[in-house]
Amino acid sequence: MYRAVLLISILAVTCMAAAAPDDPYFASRGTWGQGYDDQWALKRIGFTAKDDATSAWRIEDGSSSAVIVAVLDTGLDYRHPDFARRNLWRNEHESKNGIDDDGNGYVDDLHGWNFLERNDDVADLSGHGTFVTGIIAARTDNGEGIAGINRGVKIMPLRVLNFLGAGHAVKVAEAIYYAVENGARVINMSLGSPGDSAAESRAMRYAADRGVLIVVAAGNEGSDITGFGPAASEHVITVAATDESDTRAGFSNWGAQVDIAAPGTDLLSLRARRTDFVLTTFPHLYLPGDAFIGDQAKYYRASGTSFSAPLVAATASLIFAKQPELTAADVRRMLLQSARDIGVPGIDQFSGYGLLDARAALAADPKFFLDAVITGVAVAQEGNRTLVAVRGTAAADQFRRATIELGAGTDPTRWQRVAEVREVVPDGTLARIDATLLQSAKQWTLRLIVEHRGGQTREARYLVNLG
Ligand SMILES: [Ca+2]
Ligand SMILES: [Ca+2]
Ligand SMILES: [Ca+2]
Ligand SMILES: [Ca+2]
Repeated sequence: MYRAVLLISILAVTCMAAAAPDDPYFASRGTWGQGYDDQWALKRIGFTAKDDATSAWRIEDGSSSAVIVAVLDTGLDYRHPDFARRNLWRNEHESKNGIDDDGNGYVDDLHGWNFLERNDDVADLSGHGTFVTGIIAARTDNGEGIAGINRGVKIMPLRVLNFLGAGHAVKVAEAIYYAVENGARVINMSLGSPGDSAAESRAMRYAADRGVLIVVAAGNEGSDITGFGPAASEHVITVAATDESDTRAGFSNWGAQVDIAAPGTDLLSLRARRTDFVLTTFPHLYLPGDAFIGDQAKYYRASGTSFSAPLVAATASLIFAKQPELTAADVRRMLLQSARDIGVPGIDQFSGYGLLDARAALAADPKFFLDAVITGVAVAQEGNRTLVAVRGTAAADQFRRATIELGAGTDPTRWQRVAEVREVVPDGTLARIDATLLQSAKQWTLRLIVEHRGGQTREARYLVNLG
C-alpha cells in the first residue's frame, strides 16, 4: 500500500514537471497588477499549455524544421539569457574575416545585417526589435522568463531602424531583398509610415513572387491606412491590434487593407539591455522604468500593432515548419480564412477576417477560401426602372451560392431576401435590386451571405444611406 501511494505521488510530481512550457511568466498572472495572465496574448490565439488537448503547439511547435524568419527592425540583443543562440540565423557560407566569402555583397554577414551603418553589428539600441523577436523566438521550456512561439525558428535580424525606431524605405527595400536572397520564408515588418515608396513596393512584390510571406503591423496612429506603405500593400498580411476583450485597440490603425487582428495590448517580452522604448512608441504613456519586469529588468511590457504582427509571423512560421511545401499564398489563406470573426459580422476594416486562431490556422485546408465583400452600391436606370447595383465579391474554392438580404436601419433584426448569386463574382456586380424596395426607410443594411459547398458561410454587411 505504502509503496503504491509513494509511486502515485512520484507520478504526480513527474506530471507536474512535464507541464510545458515551464517558463515562469507563462504560468503567472497579475505580475504588474493586471487582471489577466502575463502571457495572455499567446494563450488568446491558441498557444496554451502543451498538456491542453487544444493547444496549437500540439500540432506544431517549430521543431519539425527550422524556418528562417527575418525581423526587419531595430536589431536584436541575442545575448539575452532567454534567447538561445541556436535560434539565431547563421550564414553558413560566411566567416568573420573581413571578406565577403559568399559574394552576396555583404562582408561578414554572419548573423544578419545592419543596413543603417552597413556592417554586421545588429545590436539593439532601442529594444523594439528584441521585443518583437522575443514573441516569436524567446527560449521556451528553459525554466526562465517567457515562452516564445516557435522553438525551432532561425531569426535573421536585419537592422533597418535606428534607436528611435525611425528608418528609410530604401533601407527597408534592401533588407527585403536580402531576406529573400538568404532564405527567409517569413518577414516581419513592425514598421511603416504614411506615404508609399516605389522601391519598397517593388521589393514587396519581389518577395511575394519568390514565395516569401511578409507580415506588417498596421501602425498605431488610430487612423485609416489607405495610402500607407507598406501596411496598405496588397502583397502583405496587414495586422491590426485587439485588446484583452478581443475588441479593437484604440491606437490601432484600420482600413480596407487590414487583413487580420491579433492581441496588441500589454504584451510581455524580452528587454534588450539598457533600453526603454515606450518613450519612442507611446511618449504620453511613458514613465521611466515603468515597463520593466522581473529581476534585473530582463523583461518588458508594451502595447502596439508592432507586437500583433509577430504573433501572426510566428504562426506563419509554424505552418511552414509543418508543411514546408506550402506556398506563401497558401499560408496567407490558412491564416486569414481560419481567423475568428469579431466585431461587425464578416470581414471588417478594424479586424479584417478576424482574430488570429493559431490552432485553426495550423489545421486549415490550404486551398479553402470563402470570401464575402460588399464594396459599394450604385444607382442605375434600366428603361423606366431604377435599380441599385450591389458591387463586391462572392467567391469560394467550392462555391455553392450567395444571397443578398435587406434590412431596415443600421442593425436589422428582420431581413428580406432580395437577390441570389448563382456564380462566383470575383470583384464586380453581385446583383441589381429594384430601388422601390428601399423607399420605406432612409437607412438600410445590405447583407451578403456566401455559402461554401462544405456548409460554411461568410457574410458581409454594407450600410446604405439615402440622404
Ligand atoms: Ca556575405
Ligand atoms: Ca567573411
Ligand atoms: Ca523562456
Ligand atoms: Ca468581423
